Amino acid sequence: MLDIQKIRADFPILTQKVNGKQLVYFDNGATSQKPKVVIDAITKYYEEINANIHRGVHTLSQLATDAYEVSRGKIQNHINAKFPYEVIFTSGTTHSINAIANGFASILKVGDEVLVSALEHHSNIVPWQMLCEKTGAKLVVIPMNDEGELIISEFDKLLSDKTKVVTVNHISNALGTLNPIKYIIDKAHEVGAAVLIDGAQAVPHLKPDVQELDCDFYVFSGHKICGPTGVGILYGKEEWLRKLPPYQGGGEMIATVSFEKTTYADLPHKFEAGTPNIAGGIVLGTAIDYLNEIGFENIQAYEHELLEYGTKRLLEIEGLKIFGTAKEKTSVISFNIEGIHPYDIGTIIDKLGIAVRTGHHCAQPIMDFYQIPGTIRASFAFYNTKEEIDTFVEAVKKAKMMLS
Ligand code: 7TS
Repeated sequence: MLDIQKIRADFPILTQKVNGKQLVYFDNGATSQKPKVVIDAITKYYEEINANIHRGVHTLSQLATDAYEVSRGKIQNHINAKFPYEVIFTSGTTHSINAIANGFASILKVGDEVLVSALEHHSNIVPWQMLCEKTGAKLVVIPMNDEGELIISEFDKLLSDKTKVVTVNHISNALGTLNPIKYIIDKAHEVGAAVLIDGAQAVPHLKPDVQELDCDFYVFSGHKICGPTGVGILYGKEEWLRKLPPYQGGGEMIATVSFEKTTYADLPHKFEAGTPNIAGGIVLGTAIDYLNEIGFENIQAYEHELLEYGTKRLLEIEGLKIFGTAKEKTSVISFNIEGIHPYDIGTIIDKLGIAVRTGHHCAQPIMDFYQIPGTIRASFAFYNTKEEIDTFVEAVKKAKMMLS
């Protein structure tokens, strides 16, 4: 069992008052809050070892390089990648997906198909659309049902030898649906397609095992797992990372450069052009250590309790409808109240100190499916409490009264 009060004391921001009220932070789907160990590790890096990496012989550069590579190793262990060089530092999920979609421009041709799910965040739709425009390949959508689950029998039918890439999120940011990715990966491999899993919303809740999943790519952002913004991960199987061309050219990603010809550096540097977010990369390791100390099994069990409690309490409100009622889902509750715009509820409850996201959640196709402009989304983390849910439910009730 988790000692939530002890955990909450690790997060300085949680004691803040917002608009004169105690902050209730339920926008964890957008970004997580940061524990003191992470904030301190950023300061420590800049105070003690700040230097550019992989290039200097001087001591600070060596120390910074070592810390960066130690962090890569921690991430490798965390996701169970086979080799450290299969773990590429990027600026976040969006960067990671763009790097891969761009790489496939040299592989796809007219008539090929990219299968994308109806549940994706825009950052796992638009880069593939751009790729299809460039190559003449076709974007094909795996449909969803009213519960917010992918219709797997349709996925089975859409797969063919034309399918070259399948890209699906592990967990939907707008609805919280946990997708059956192991099944999707295995089926896609039967037709020889590569599979990218967008793990942005999964890594705060579970520990992915990329070898067991056997996915070709797994991507996520540091800022959703208690790390800083501006750093993320692109895991790729060695054979794919060797096959795909680099995304960006520049320093650090080369072996030799002349005006006649440039040869590329080995992995992981081939995909890490330019000076990276060094502090971010190092501190992402600190954030992962912190989460592993709490334990993902504990996190999952507790967040499930919050999900059940929050769902039950919100459904007390007349006219409230939850979008995303999948059998397998994580601690995200997306909802609307009949006759009221989500933005209006969000604005009123912000005055009461409550942070939720309102709108389309960068998943407009999901909103189109339900024919709604957006939802109010409460996304819980392991440092949230049932008391906060009570405060939130009372605030929503109050907003509803004011607006109806
Ligand atoms: N994929 C998913 C599933 C996401 O939830 C997000 C961000 C991204 C990709 C993009 O991540 P980034 O770090 O590169 O921006 N999702 C959200 C959200 O739900 N609210 O704000 C950002």
